[in-house]
Amino acid sequence: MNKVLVIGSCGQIGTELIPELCRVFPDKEIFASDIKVIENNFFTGVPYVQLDVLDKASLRNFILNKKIDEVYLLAAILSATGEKNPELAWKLNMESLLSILDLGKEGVLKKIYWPSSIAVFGPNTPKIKTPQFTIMEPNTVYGISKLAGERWCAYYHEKFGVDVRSLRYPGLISYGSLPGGGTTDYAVDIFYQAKANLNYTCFLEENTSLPMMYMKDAVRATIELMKTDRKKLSVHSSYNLAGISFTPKDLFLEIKKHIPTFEIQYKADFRQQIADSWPDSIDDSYSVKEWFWKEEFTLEKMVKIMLENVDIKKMSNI
Ligand code: NAD
Ligand code: AKB
Repeated sequence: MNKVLVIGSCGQIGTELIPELCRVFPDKEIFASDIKVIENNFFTGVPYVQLDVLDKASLRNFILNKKIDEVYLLAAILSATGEKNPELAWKLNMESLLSILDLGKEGVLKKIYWPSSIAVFGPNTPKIKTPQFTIMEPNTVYGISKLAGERWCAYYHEKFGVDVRSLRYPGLISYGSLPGGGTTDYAVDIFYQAKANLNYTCFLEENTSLPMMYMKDAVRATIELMKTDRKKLSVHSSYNLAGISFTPKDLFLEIKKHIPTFEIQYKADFRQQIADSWPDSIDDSYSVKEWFWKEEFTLEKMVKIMLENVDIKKMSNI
C-alpha cells in the first residue's frame, strides 16, 4: 500500500486536496501534517500529525517510521507575506523542498508533488498567453524561491532520477478555507464582503488581469498530473496551467449580477506592483498535449458556486 504525506495540509489547497486524494486513491494511506496545532482533526479518516517541515530530523523520522513513499509538499510562504518576511520565505520555501528532494534522491520517496506558481514570471515576461519556456525574472522573494525550486526539481530529476512533479498554479479561488497571504487573495476576500452585504475595497486596480483558477480544477489538475505515466511527461521543472483570466472589475460585475446592491472601490497597495509583474494569461499547451489538461470552471460558474458556499462566519480573519 502506498503511504502519502501531505505537508502544509491545513492551508487553502491542503484542506481540499486531502479529501479528494482519499476519494480518488482509496488504496493509499494518507497522512495530513502541518505546523499548526489543531484541536479537532477535521480530516475525516486521515491521521493528523503536527510537524514543522523545517525540523529536518523529525520530518525524516516520521517519513521513515511510517514508511511514507509519496509526499505532497504544500507548506510555503506566499507572495504578499513573503515580501514582509523575505528571510523566512526563502528559508521555508527552499529548505523544505531540498529536504524532500533529498529523501527522493535516497530512494525513500518514490513520488513527490511540489507546487510552483505564476510568480516565477516577472516584468520582462510576455504577459499574454505566457509560454511554458520564456523569460523568467521574478522580482518577489516568493517568485525567486519558486523559480529556484523549479530548477532544483529539474536538477534532481536529471541527476538522480527523482520523480518530482509540479504545476505553476494561477491564483486559486475556494470557499473551504481562507487564502494564506497571496496577491490573488482579493478574488476570495471579495466574496465574503459581497455575501455579508458589505462593499469591498480592492487592493488591486480595477483593470489588473491575472490568471486564476477555481480550486476544484486545481485539485483535479494535481491528481491528473500525479496519475500520468512518468514517461509521458517532458517538463521536469513545472507545467504552465491555465484556468480563467479576469480583472477585479470583471469579477465585481459578475458578482453584481447576483447581488445588485454590491459596490466596490479600488485602493491599490504594495500588492499592485507584484500583480503588475505577473502574466495576464497563460499558455498551457504542454499540459494539454502531455496529460490532456482541460479546465472546467468558467468565471460565471465559479462566482455562482462561491456565492452559494462562502461562510461569512470565517470573515473576522480577513
Ligand atoms: P497556505 O498558506 O494556505 O497554506 C500553507 C500551509 O503551510 C499552512 O497551513 C501553514 O500552516 C503551513 N506551514 C507553514 N509553515 C510550515 C512549516 N514550517 N511546517 C509545516 N507547515 C507549515 O498555502 P496554499 O494556498 O495552500 O498553497 C500551497 C502551495 O501551493 C504553496 O507552495 C503555494 O506557493 C502554492 N500555490 C498556491 C496558490 C494559491 O493561490 N493558493 C497559487 C500558486 C501556488
Ligand atoms: C499568490 O498570490 O501569492 C499566490 C500565487 C499566485 O502563487 N496565490
